[in-house]
Amino acid sequence: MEAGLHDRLYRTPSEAPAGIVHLGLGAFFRAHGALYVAEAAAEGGGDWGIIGVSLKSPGTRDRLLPQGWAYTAVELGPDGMTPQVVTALTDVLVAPEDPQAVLDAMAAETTRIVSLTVTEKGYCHEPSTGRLNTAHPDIAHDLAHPLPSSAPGFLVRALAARRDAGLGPFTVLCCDNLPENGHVVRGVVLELARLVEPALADWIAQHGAFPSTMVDRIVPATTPEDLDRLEAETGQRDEAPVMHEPFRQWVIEDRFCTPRPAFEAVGAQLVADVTPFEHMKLRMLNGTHSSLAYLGYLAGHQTISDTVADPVFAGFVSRLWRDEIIPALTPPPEVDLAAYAAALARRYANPAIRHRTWQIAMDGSQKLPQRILSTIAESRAAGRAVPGLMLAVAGWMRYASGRDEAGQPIEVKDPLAQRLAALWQDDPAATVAGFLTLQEVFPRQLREDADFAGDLTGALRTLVDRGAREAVRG
Ligand code: CS2
Repeated sequence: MEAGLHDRLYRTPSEAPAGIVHLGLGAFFRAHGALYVAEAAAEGGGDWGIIGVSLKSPGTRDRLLPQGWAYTAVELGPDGMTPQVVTALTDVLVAPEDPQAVLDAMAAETTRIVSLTVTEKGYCHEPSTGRLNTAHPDIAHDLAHPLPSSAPGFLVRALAARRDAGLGPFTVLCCDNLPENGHVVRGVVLELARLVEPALADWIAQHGAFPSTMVDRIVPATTPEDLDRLEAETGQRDEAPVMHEPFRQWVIEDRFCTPRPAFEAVGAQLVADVTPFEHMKLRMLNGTHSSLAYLGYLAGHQTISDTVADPVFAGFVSRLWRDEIIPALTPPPEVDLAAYAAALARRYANPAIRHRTWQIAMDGSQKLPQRILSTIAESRAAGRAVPGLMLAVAGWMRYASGRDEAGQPIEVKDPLAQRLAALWQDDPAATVAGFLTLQEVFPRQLREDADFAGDLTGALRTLVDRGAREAVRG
């Protein structure tokens, strides 16, 4: 540890024994779940320290280690920044360096909850169906080796270790943007466990708990400039701060098989069924985020706030909410969806949050089904046209081609990137036909709908002929 840094910068690190192991120690969890946990422990007590686990790279651990695992969460509001020191982490592990240490932490008697933010692709499932992708290289590895590499692999092997030690399971708390996320992770865990040992799957099914949650806070990737700005503001250097908007929301199904922090004391909503909240958030927030990301990027906009500062895009996103997404939703109890949309518009416009369109555009093949295609499929079945969302899908296809409207290369980050780029053709009908072979992305209902292919071809033609900015004008 660098001499004195921790003392100068931070209060004492958390002394609480870790009741939680968190897989996927990205900026989002450090700016969302970790704060709820720390506040809930302060309000309601309990041993709720967090052991963070990076499943891939050591970068976060290396930056946090000299700081005694403490970091600053910086709220970026209209009146400037509000930094807050977070001391919720008690340790950070890097799975590829020592997978056994991760399994030991998960299997420890003191561990009650394993929470996850491993992004959509981290579940190794097929996005269009939610089923485990048994051909995934990490799953193939985890079936062949007792020391896992994937999130489902760690969950299954750690649950097995607990059963063998005579302990009960931990609660698995999924915090990723998937519909019915607890249901999805339960499904992949049970499928994998059944392939490892059928009796283990039965034990998990009988004793385990996988509550679904809806998580929300806009947390752009931290940049080198953020570190400098924070240092200028506080006079202290933090190598691993996280930057976030003021808003936050966490809706959690109250179905734990273990004790849990007093989340309800710090503003989380504990409910019996999270589904209507998840659909609202995934389609209204994430669905428009992705739409603005692809079309905004193609129109030359760097961030979401830049995109919605362009009146053409502000009008486009309002129409998406009012005419296309809200009509397909059942509002959660006591929620006014028009007011929710108006609040989203204000959040997007926050100029202090520099959330890059390029960042949100990442992993489109994993995101589109639950964010956009579900609304399209339901609307078509109900006979409602959704031209804006069709344009968004066309925007994704054009973006995934790897060339922007000026012919410049785009750095496309997506597990299917190579396949997607190869699908692009000069003829829009041929491009659409190629994309519609992607079973893992498009649900069967859309793949087999000739009218859908025709409408999507029309949207793509408009996008190519007129350019993204003119096309969204409507
Ligand atoms: C974004 C989300 O990167 C993305 O795909 O849509 O990270 C979004 O900012 C959060 O889900 C907001 O809660």
